Amino acid sequence: MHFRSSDLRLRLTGIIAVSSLVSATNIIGVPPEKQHLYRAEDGKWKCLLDPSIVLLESQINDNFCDCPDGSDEPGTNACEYTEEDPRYFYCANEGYFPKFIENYKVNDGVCDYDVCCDGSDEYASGQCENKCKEVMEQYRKYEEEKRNGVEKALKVKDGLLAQAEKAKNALARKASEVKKLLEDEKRTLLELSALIEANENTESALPLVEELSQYVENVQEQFSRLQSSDAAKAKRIAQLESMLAELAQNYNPNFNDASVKLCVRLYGEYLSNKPGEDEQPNLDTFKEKMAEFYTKLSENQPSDIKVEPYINVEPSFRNMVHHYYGKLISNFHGVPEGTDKEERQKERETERREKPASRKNIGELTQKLESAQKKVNSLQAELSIHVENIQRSYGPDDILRAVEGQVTSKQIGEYTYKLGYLDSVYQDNTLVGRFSRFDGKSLHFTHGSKCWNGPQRSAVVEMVCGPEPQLVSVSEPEKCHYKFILESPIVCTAVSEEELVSGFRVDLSKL
Ligand code: MAN
Repeated sequence: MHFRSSDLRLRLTGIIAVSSLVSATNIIGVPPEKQHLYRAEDGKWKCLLDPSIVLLESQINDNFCDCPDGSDEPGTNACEYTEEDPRYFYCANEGYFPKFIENYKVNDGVCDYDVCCDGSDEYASGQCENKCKEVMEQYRKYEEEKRNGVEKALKVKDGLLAQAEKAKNALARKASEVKKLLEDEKRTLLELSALIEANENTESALPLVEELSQYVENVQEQFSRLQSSDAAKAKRIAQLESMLAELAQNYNPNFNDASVKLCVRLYGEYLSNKPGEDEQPNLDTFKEKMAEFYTKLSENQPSDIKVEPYINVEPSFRNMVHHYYGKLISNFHGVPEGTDKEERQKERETERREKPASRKNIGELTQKLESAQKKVNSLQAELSIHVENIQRSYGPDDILRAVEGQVTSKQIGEYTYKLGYLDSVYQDNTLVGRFSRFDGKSLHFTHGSKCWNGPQRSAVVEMVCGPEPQLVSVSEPEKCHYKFILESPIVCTAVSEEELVSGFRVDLSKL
């Protein structure tokens, strides 16, 4: 089965001498590393992808397509070139870089110096002299300019990277400061809550203390009364004793009055049986009991009632107990009755005034608590903004942080375009889109203003390496979907020779 090229641009059948195309060492159109595939054995050669088809060595490059894969015609355009099945011819381009040209351009009468600077694509006519030296000169110039440009742009990029790192570090510092403030404020909040609770407990403990106070006052009164009646009795006894002493000392024993004698005798017995001062009942036992009672009360007070020294919350439970205990004890140290009563009255009034003061403190504490809560909320909001920002994608090495907030604008055609890197794109005053993402090469903007009878505007800003940010072009591939080319150092990378060669365009006019 034979395959014939449909490309009729060149008909060389009669021109090409078969013997010149086939050589044991060099098959035209084949790169050196593939030459070995064309070595014939006993004058026979097999199609590369279909070895069942065996050809004569002379059928290679005979300008007749014998192999279905076209491998027998690397140096002609006999086998058809299609997008799905492309075929290439190798140009050695000595002194420049080897390249491949589509086979339909081989021997078509045109010197394709942009690919084959050695003119080998027109080997049949030999009409294209070798221009590789000139092309190489052009390339070297281009290479130097390009490398210098990229080097300069990379320096700018380094600056941007340093700026981005600085911005991120500053943000991280800010976030940790806010975090610390937040923790402190949360602690204050907890302390205030605990204080308020303790105050409330103290207040709830007050009725019990009041009850105790009333009881103690009652006991005090009873004791006072007892003391007074004791004193009156003692006075009367002393009177009687002095009367009897008088009688015992001055009666006339010669009168033989039996009643007087009995009275004097019994008085003598009374004196000898009279208890000494020491044996008088004293109140110390009672005081000791009260002290014990006080200690127990102090120990058993609710554990969460704590009064911080710097906050004036009075009376505390402890203070109240201490106060009443002190008052009770002082009563047993002989404070005159009148004074004591007046003082007690005064103290009671003071106590009444103190209670609303405690409530006032709770009010103040609650206000402090509310303001601490507000601070916590706002610090929390601030912290989440910083954290969200730190976690946000700013491209490789966070480089977009360096251009955040910057705008690049240019008049192109009838409109002025304004590009805010992480913000928005405007066409005059029309919103083209808001920043949505960065894919490492292009910035994407979406949800712009709606087109009349069309979609919402959007844009893709493709970045190419350049030392300065500069809008190069804008197009509208689809209605209201814009494509920008932006030169920027952001996407610059060191260029390889391969990239330089593929990016180089020969200036044919200078050859
Ligand atoms: C304006 C501009 C154009 C756009 C049309 C759509 O003229 O925004 O870019 O194509 O509106 O109506």
